[in-house]
Amino acid sequence: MKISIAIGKEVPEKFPAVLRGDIEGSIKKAKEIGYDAVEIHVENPKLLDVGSVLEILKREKISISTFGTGLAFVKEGLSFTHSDECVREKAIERVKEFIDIAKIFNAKVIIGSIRGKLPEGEKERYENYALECFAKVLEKAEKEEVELLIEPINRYETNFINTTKEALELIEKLSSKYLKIHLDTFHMNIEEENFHKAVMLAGDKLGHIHFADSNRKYPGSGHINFVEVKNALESINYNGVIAFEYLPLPDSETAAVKGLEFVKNLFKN
Ligand code: LER
Ligand code: MN
Repeated sequence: MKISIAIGKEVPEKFPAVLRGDIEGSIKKAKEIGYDAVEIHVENPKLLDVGSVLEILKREKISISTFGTGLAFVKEGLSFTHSDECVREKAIERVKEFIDIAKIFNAKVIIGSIRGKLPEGEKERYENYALECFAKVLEKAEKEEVELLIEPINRYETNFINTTKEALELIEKLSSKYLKIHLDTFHMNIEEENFHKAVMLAGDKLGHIHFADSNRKYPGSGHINFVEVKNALESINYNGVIAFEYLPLPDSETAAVKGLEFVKNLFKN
């Protein structure tokens, strides 16, 4: 199983990127600790120096699994459900830019909080706005052969796609093999009946998974039953990446080291 770690350039304190700051420095650090890949979180792919990132990946023999797009929502308010069409267009353009960069690095693109929220009383209209945005970015994803990942997120962050079932319904509506489900154990712990059922339901549509414990700290520091998660992943023959996306507590390095230790041990048994 390939293990990846979320790294962010300039991220808010409460954002779940484990390693922070200079991207090249975090890639080096991830390799040094023993990770196979990194998941990059930036609000705009233009903030990355493609040449220097390619060079460091080659030198360190590590890859990029995924690009997170959530910071474009958190920092710039871009979303697929914004009331202003111009902002929705900007969100589409931004995701397309992420698709371009993901193609260069043979990575996938996460659609997490950038999908936005649905205003009460007008859910259908805003869901249709989102479906139009999804269709436009999927057209590009199909052309470039880059996979997009829809991540169910817990009810305290959005009211639009909280569960695996809802993500599957969206995938069904959009009918593209370039849209896959991306689970996150932190959100699953809040929204799903249990981990096993959710993973089984996702089945071969599961394209990515985030590991974080119930307290959004490193796996092993809360009360999630990761043995159940591991068994479920093995039952569906999941061969994708496990990406660590959690808070850098008590500090980035300890969180990165302890999470990896716990998960390597989990998959040994
Ligand atoms: C993003 O992957 C995620 O899980 C969100 O909760 C970030 O706010
Ligand atoms: Mn996540």
